[in-house]
Amino acid sequence: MPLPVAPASSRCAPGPSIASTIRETARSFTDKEIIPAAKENARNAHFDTDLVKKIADQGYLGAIVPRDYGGAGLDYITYGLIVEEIGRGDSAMRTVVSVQTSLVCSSIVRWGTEEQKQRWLPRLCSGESLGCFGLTEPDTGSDAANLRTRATKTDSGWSISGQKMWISLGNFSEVALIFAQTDPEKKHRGLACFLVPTASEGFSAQEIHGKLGLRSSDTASLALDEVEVGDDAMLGEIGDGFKVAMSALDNGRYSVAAGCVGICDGCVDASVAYAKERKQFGVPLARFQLVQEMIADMILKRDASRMLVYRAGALKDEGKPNTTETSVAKLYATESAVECANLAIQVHGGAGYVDDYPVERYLRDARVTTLYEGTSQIQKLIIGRAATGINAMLPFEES
Ligand code: COS
Repeated sequence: MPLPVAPASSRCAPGPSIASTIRETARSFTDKEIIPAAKENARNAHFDTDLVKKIADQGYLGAIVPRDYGGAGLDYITYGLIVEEIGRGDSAMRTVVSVQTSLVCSSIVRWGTEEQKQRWLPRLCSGESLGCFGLTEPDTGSDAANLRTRATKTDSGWSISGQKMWISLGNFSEVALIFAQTDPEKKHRGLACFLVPTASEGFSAQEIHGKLGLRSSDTASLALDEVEVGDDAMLGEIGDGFKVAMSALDNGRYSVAAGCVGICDGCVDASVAYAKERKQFGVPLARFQLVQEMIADMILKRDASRMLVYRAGALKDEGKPNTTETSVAKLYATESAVECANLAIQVHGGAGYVDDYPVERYLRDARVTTLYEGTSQIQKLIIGRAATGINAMLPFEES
């Protein structure tokens, strides 16, 4: 059953009973379509485009995009519930939703011209096109203002050259958000963001192999060699690029956090089921206090993560500042997902070390979430700066 669309052109909360129906629908869709495919897709490192199409048909790729542009116009809390369920099933598919919806579509909704919105959003919401987010570079991760990709003004627009790294969906995208420096002297105020069609001459993508987790997610390195785009490809104004990136990450981090609640939830479900079924010393594992302690610890982390995600989502829905609360949710939920997955393997013993059960995949997939969209250390620095008013991220002086 595809998403019901909200009754207004902008985002709105569908009300508790509809939100819970949307969650139940996402849960059964995940159980029926995503979970049965997850193990084989991970084993074969297969990016399942048929499954991506089914996710798109559910309306999940444009859940928070206004209806006028092909989305469902839902609020952030309801969107978070959908992402949590998909994250419980397969973080590789959750990554598709997070990148497409939170990083790409949200940026176009917030910063795009009417023409850019009409051109790209309906295609992205329907899944006809995928989009990717080209911020990170081989030499630039946490220090996002320090990009080497250059955009040079031409008579008819811009010429962009540079490289991007760890780009989810990069091999399958029709459009890439490319962040580039227009004037190095201006530092972060010289950055601009461009909507670059990946079919442009000089644009190439290469698959990255050998990942610990998210094996069925597509990850690329991108190369841009004097890629020409028109002035109308710029998202926002010259110098807005850093703000486009940071506002996108406010959304992306929320989505990652919601997906990690799903991982924690999956760890609880798998561990409870296994602890009741598996016997040692003549009794189910669940009879042992130390096993119950591990399950209780997972439930604590899942529920606390969920509440932090709800808090960030509520602030977003109210249109209030939420960067710090989003970082708190992202930090806690991602670290919790790693800890829950580790505990879930412990409950499963040797059985948890192979892919007959989902818990080894949960651990491998959770591990990247404390790295991408801002490491846990970056989240702590954002939280610490907000609390103290002191910036501990200032560039180091040359000695
Ligand atoms: N939304 C909109 N604008 C924002 C913003 C936000 N959430 N956060 C900051 N800005 C704006 C500020 O208002 C400021 O604007 P002015 O130039 O007009 O003053 C500008 O951006 C710079 O802000 P700030 O000084 O806070 O930026 P910092 O250089 O201190 O940011 C960190 C440093 C580490 C926080 C930033 O570089 C970061 O998040 N790095 C991690 C990047 C990352 O997650 N990479 C992984 C990508 S994987 S997809």
